[in-house]
Amino acid sequence: MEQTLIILKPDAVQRGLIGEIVSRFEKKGFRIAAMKMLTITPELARRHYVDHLEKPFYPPLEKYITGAPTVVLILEGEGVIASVRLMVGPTNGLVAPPGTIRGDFATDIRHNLVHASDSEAAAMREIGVFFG
Ligand code: 3AN
Repeated sequence: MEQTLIILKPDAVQRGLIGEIVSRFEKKGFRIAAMKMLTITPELARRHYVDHLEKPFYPPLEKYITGAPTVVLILEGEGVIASVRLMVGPTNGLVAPPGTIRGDFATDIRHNLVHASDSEAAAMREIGVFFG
């Protein structure tokens, strides 16, 4: 069964949106295969965001993602990777359409509440980073 790696980022936890976001995934029909709360270390952040290490936004991204607890989960179901990306919406909350998680709750490009794997290869790699 297809799986994807979801991170409810520090802003989602601090704003009390864990239930709202997880509930959307559950109501859609996806299954939670694993879920844990953790504060991401800089080392884990670098492994997770390996493709972004050289980008100018990486240092503030690492500071944000390691700055407070997150909730990390594996969701599974047919077509879950692409479907969850649609539910999450585009990176910038300001232009993410209403009805998407970022469109409904985020106004920022960095503090955008949720990470969701963008491909099968990324999902397998990211699940290994957090649940390997
Ligand atoms: P997405 O999560 O929409 O797939 P990615 O993978 O391109 O976005 O970027 C990873 C994370 O880096 C984003 N979720 C966001 O927190 C942050 N980010 C991406 N682009 C920017 C940017 N231009 N400025 C600041 N932060 C960014």
